[in-house]
Order: sequence, then structure tokens, then C-alpha cells
Amino acid sequence: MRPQTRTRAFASGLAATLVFLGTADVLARLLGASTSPLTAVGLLVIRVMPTDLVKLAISLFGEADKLVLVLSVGLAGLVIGGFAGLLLRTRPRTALLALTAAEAALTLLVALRPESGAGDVIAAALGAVLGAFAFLLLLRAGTGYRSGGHPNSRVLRTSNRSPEDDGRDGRGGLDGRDGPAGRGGSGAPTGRRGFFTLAGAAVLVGSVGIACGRTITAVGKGAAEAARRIVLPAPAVPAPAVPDGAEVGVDGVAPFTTAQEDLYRIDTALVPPSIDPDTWELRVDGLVEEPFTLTFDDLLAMRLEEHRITLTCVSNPVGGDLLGTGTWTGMPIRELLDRAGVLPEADMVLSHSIDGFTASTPLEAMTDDRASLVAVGMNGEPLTEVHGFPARLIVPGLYGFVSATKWVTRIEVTRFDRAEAYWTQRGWDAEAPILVASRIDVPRGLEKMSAGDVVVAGSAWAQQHGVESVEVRLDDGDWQSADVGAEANIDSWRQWRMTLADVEPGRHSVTVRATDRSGTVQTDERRDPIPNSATGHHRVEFRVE
Ligand SMILES: Nc1nc2c(c(=O)[nH]1)N[C@H]1C(S)=C(S)[C@@H](COP(=O)(O)O)O[C@H]1N2
Ligand SMILES: [Mo]
Repeated sequence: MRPQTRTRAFASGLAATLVFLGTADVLARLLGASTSPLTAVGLLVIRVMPTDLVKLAISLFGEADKLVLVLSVGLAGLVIGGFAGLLLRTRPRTALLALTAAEAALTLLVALRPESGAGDVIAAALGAVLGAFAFLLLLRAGTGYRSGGHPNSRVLRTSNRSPEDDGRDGRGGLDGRDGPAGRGGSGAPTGRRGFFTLAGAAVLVGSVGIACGRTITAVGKGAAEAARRIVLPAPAVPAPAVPDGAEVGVDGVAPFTTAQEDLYRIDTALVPPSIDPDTWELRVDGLVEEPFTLTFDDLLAMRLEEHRITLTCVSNPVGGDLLGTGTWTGMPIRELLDRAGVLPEADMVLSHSIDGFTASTPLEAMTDDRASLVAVGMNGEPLTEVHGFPARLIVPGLYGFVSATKWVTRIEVTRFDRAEAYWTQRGWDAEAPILVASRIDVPRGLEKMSAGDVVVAGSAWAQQHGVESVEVRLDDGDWQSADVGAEANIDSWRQWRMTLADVEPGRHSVTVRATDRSGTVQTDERRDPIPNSATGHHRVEFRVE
């Protein structure tokens, strides 16, 4: 049997890995599954990565962070596959075993994901078989090795000879001569061209697989989006209209109602779970007298209410846009908990997402009179996939990470001393009420304005307390009261505006602070978002000429 050159061995491992990843990826999409081995490893990386590194990745790559992650995982996989391929030179059986074991492990990883179904596992397993098959073909083409057909001694001999073979193979000319007429009989090694044609074909199959897989995802999204054009029933309790004057009429200020597609997205899901509403269920259990389960149809048939609520992320930096206001349609969680009968020792609700994410919400925030919802719609439309289709939680007055579980499947009544939520395990607070805050939308940082009157405007929020007033100051001048837009309710943000008269040419800054109805003035103390949100006044520099 011919020995394997280093290049061939490496190429075999790499190409076989690509066949596995690529075919598993495209098969997953074709079977309507959402988790391919590539995705599963990406999710695992997110899980084990230190929080600081995740933050760094997000700040470096922004919205492309997930793509960068998948690409890095893919490339790392190929290189590892390549190195495993090097084993072919000395121990072809071990190499084959290692590759199959690695593929099996990744298939198992897919199977272990909570959102995985039979389709995900079948796709990964088929990909693994194809990958192993490609590896065998390449092994044959490179050496004439046939699994099982050759006695161990031949393999061992290959191993013994390999050091000198390096030099020989390097001379290349031997390839052609040994090729078709080689010593291996029916298992004859293919010539250099034959081997690389085969390797090229494998690489092509794998890359096309990944490309198609990802394209189908993109196209499928549109189809899935259409399929979910469920018409929500009219809410039994509609939200009052947005009051006149809620908007202060300044271009560049975030609109009072945020369109669902413009709402920020924050979650740990690499691909948003694709949930079939016909099989989705919500379980209410834990410390309750009578646990029960609802289907999506059960939920839609209930007395749904509509509430206007500003959702805010704890990671929102001062001046950031990780917040938005929607008119949410849903079922009051309070009523679901009433039906289950909460036991007296309970003090927390741990909501579970289909993807394993959890949030801990003080029981009180779900049983007092605030509008905590199992929401099925935003602004009159069903939720989109990224925002939690078919159902998510919305709790006024608490940051999203301790309340707003998307793709929710379980409401577990428990105690803070018994269970910990996803982000609490990672150093963030277990309870996190939203702090009064404000933002300048106009002018934009470093904007050039013409001399004279300068209009400044933005938003302020203090969910559950309500925004009482907003103040602005030019440079280091005195705080002046801004005009605040009409208040829809205490759970929604308020726009504000102010005209600074006769601003002198030159560089200036404007700073904003809000006060809530309990009298708390937004602090100017700067601190990081972890563990329970950034603080500090938003300040914007601009130029007047
Ligand atoms: N399943 C799940 N739900 C989740 C999260 C998540 O990572 N997974 N992130 C939470 C956080 S931190 C926030 S701020 C809100 C954001 O909701 P949005 O993406 O719809 O704006 O969702 C919350 N719900
Ligand atoms: Mo968040």
C-alpha cells in the first residue's frame, strides 16, 4: 500500500470534515430542523465563553457577531479535521475511528439541545455517515487502503515506513507511475490528479452544502414568516389610544411606538428557535396547587389584554438604543398564576425558554396589579421569530434579562433561594428594576448646527414610576426644564424637547437628566451595566457655526 503524503492526509481530513458539516447543515434545513452541528458547537461556545469575551465580541462585530462565530467554529473544525487527517499517514484505522467518534459526538451535541427534534438528529447522523464515507474514499484514493480488507500488518508497515516516505513522496513524479498500475491491486491508489479531483469534489459538496443550508435558512425565514401570519383575536381589553402630544414633533427622535422590526434584539440564541405553534405548549407549575398546560389555541381563546409597555435591556449603555415601546397583546400572568394557585412559600417565578434560557422574576411583579403578560403580539401583529414567536413574557418595570423570556415554554413558581436564572449564574443581579433614565436623540453626537436657536430632544423612561420631568443643560450651565410629551402611562417612555435660545458659535455640549414620579433624580454617577444597569447622564457634543 502506498503511504500518504502530509498534504493528502491533511486534505483528506479537512475535506471529510467539510462534507460532514456541509451536508449536515443543508440536510438540517431540508428537514425543517433548526440546529445543525455547526450551530450546536456555536451555541456551546457561547455558553462556555466568559461573559467579558462575549461582550468584547459583540462590541467588535456588532450584529455580525453570530456570523463571525459560525465562521470561526467552521474554520477551527476544518483545521482540526485536517490534523486528524494527518493520522492517516501512520494509523488509518485510528484516523477513521477518531473522525467517526468526533462526528458522533457532534451529533450527540445536536441531540442534547433542548430545541432539537428528530429532524436535527437525523440530519447530523446522515451528515456524519457521508463525512465518514468521504474520508474512506479519500483514504483509498490516497493509499489504496481498504477498511477491513487489509490485514493489520499492512497498516503497521505503512506506519514503520512513513519517515522515509516523506522524502519520496515529495518528489511527486512517483505518483503518476504508482497510480493506476500501482502495487495495491484493486485497492490501487489513485494518481495525484485523481486524489485531488476527489478531494476537490468533497470540498465542493461540503461548501455547497453550507451555502445552500444558509440560503435555505434565509429563504425559509420568509416562508416561515408568512406561515405565521396568524390573525390575533381582538383583545378583550384594548389599550387606550396613544394620547395626542405623546410625540414632540422633532425629526430624529425615536418614534413613540417602535415597529417590531425596529425593536432591538438581545438574546443568546444563535438562530432564533423556529417553533410550530401547533405543538407549542406553556406549562405553569412548581410551587402551585394545580399545575396545568396551555396550547397556543387555548391561549388565544382567553381574555387577552393589550398594554403599552417600554421594554429595556440592562446592557443598554448611557445614550444607547436597547429599548423600545410596543403595544403588547397577551394574557395577564397574574390570572394564570391565580388559576394554578401559588403556594405561600413561593417568592419567584423562573420562566424557561425552549432554548434553555431562564429569567427570575419576583413573584410580586407578576401578581400585583401591573400589566405582566404572556404576550402573543406586538402592535397588533403576532410576534416575529426573533422577538419570541409564539409567546414571550413582558413585565413592566423590570429589565428584560429578569423578565422578558422569549420562546417561553414554562412558568415555574419557585423561590430565589432555590433556583438561579441564566444571567444570575453569570454575575448579574437576580432582581433588577428599571432605573429612571433619559437619552438625547437630537442633535446627534458632533453634529453641526447653524447659529441661533438649537432644538434638543429625546426620550426618558422610568417604568412603573412614570417620568415626572426632564431637565437639560447647555455646557456647564443651569438645569432647565424641558417640555415633556403627553404621558400614555407610567410604563411607557416619554419624549421631551427643548429649545436652547441663541447658542453662540463654537463647540458645545448638552446633558439630560430625568426625574421619576417617586422623586428619584437620575444619578450622574457613571457605572457599568453589570450587575444591574449602567447609570450616568447622557451628554452630546455638537458644533454651532
Ligand atoms: N429566550 C430568551 N429570552 C430572552 C433573552 C434570551 O437571551 N433568550 N434575552 C432577554 C433580554 S436580555 C432582553 S433585553 C429581552 C430583549 O427582547 P427583544 O430581543 O425582543 O428586544 O429579551 C429577553 N428574553
Ligand atoms: Mo437585556
